Amino acid sequence: MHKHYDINLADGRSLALGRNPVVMGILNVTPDSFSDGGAFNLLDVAVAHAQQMIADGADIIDIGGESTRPGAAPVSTQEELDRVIPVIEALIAAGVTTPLSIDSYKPLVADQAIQSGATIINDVHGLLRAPQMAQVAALHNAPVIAMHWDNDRDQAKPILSEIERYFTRTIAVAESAGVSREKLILDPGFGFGKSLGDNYATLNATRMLTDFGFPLLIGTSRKSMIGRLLNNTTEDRLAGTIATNVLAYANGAHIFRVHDVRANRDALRVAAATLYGPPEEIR
Ligand code: 7PJ
Repeated sequence: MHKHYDINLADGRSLALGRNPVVMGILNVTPDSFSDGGAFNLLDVAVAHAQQMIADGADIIDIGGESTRPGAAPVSTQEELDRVIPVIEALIAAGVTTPLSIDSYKPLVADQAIQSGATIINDVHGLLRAPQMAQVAALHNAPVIAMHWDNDRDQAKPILSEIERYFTRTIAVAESAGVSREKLILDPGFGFGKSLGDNYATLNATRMLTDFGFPLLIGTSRKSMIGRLLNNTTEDRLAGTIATNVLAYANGAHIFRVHDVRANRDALRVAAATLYGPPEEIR
């Protein structure tokens, strides 16, 4: 059912991707992502949130300092660094061993983040925005989550063939910079330059996407593809999020990027027990 991959992280450790679903907890380090009662600063809140997600069972923490939501203001490289680097340093200083990914398309931010202890690059521009991104990945031997995001694509063409064409470019850029195919994790980029129909057609094509021969990450958590369907607000999208993740998992996806770690992990564990049987110890 699930293809197995062992991904080598930037620190030399290995991450197993296969039948056991891997949950990535989202850590947004942006001023709008917390309400400050006055007692805590952004750094303390972010570190506490990461620790909570780890306690809830997160296998990876994805740290982002720039909102890529439609309409969000762009953030300077320095501002992004000032947000994410202290968080990474604080998590490492606190003894956190859960792999950290850096959600940035800026090569300088990725480079500094890895030097501070992050071990995975998460690039929403699939290595195609900045040529230096693939070089940073090669320099640090870092795996790359390459997400599909192409606002300029031909809307008349089927979304699946567009995604595959884009990833062909991603793979070529990676290989020419010295990033081997074994370092790539693909992500179809739910909500990025896609219609509601595109998003669901993409989700329904998860099996085809895994047949591409790379581990697959799914990022639907609380997104408008759920909200527009259910007519609800972000806080009410957990059930819809779980439905997308369980379906994608059953169709071979490996990593699930979520806000609500415990609930998604529980659902994915039950799905895994259904496909592969309960864990050996309690069988
Ligand atoms: C994604 C992401 C995603 C990956 C964001 C949000 C928007 N990185 N960063 N995949 N989405 N790899 O979380 O709503 O879907 S930011």
